[in-house]
Amino acid sequence: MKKKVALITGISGQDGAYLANFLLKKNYKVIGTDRRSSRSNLWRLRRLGIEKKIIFEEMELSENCEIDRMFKKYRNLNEVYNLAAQSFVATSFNSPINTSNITGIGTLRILESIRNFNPKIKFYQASSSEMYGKILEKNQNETTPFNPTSPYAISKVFAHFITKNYREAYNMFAVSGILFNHESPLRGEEFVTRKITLGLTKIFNNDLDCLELGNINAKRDWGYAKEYVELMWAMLQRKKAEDFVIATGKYYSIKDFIEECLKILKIKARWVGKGLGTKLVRLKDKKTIIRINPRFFRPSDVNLLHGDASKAKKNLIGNQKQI
Ligand code: GDR
Repeated sequence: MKKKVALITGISGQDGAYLANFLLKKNYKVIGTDRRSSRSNLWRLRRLGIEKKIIFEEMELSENCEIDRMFKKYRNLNEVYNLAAQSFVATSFNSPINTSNITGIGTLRILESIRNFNPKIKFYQASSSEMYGKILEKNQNETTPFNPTSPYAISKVFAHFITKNYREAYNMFAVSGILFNHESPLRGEEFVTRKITLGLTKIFNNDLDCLELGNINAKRDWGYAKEYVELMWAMLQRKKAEDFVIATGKYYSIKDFIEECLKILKIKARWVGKGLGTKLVRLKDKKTIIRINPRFFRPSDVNLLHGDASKAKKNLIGNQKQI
């Protein structure tokens, strides 16, 4: 059988690396693109032992002509996974225009190239639970209205709807996976789970005195990235192009996450104080090991996300092994 060919934008990120690994195991030829500055950032692919199995290309999502060039060069593409984005929510408040250009309009640029060069290519868009923002329904599913609260989330809403528009207007197989937070050892260190696991490990090893965090009362529905990428692929193998929410259905606060880490490291500690004065004090030496720094608060944050993935459970989960 002829090898399928997939193009992954954002190949050097957590999801890009796991998805590439999964597709290579399925005997795909994988083309991975990244912006120029992240060339040296291939440690995840190296860690998975797949760096040499991927065809790398530079492609700036801000440059129409670079995207066109890619689709001219690889006319035999079967699937495109758009995982590239300015993906750190906090940064989007400082760089709202760049975030909109890459995360929002970048998606449209790819869809336009697909429409022009080969509308038969299947397209996956990485939509985000951040789009629900200040939530309008207790559990968020595919029909829950979006209420975004950051330039990042607003850009993702644009990308989400333009993907839907190309599906409906041009009959393209273009779908979005609305993924809730998903973590792993390959997660970037700026995201809260990695920041906490790395920070507490350093404290355990006496390499750090105190970890500073922002809003520790925020609650997230955290899943495992390695499992979630398989569902991206499963969405593109279906007969019907449809969007899916991917979530665990369970949520925890950042504080809960910290407490789980403390158990694993066998660090006994106690929360003291309130609000900005909240501190975590280690019992054995009364040292403050976590404190709040307002620098890590966002101008507006998403306080609670709680996904309802019933549609995916019914139609998608389990299928990724069989197809
Ligand atoms: P998020 O992930 O914004 O949900 O988006 P992140 O891990 O950055 O934040 C989660 C929550 O933790 C709070 N928080 C802190 N966050 C960071 N990064 N650093 C801190 O010191 C800190 N202290 C508290 C945040 O305020 C927030 O409430 C992630 C990204 O991967 C997006 O690209 C993706 O779309 C969504 O998940 C689904």
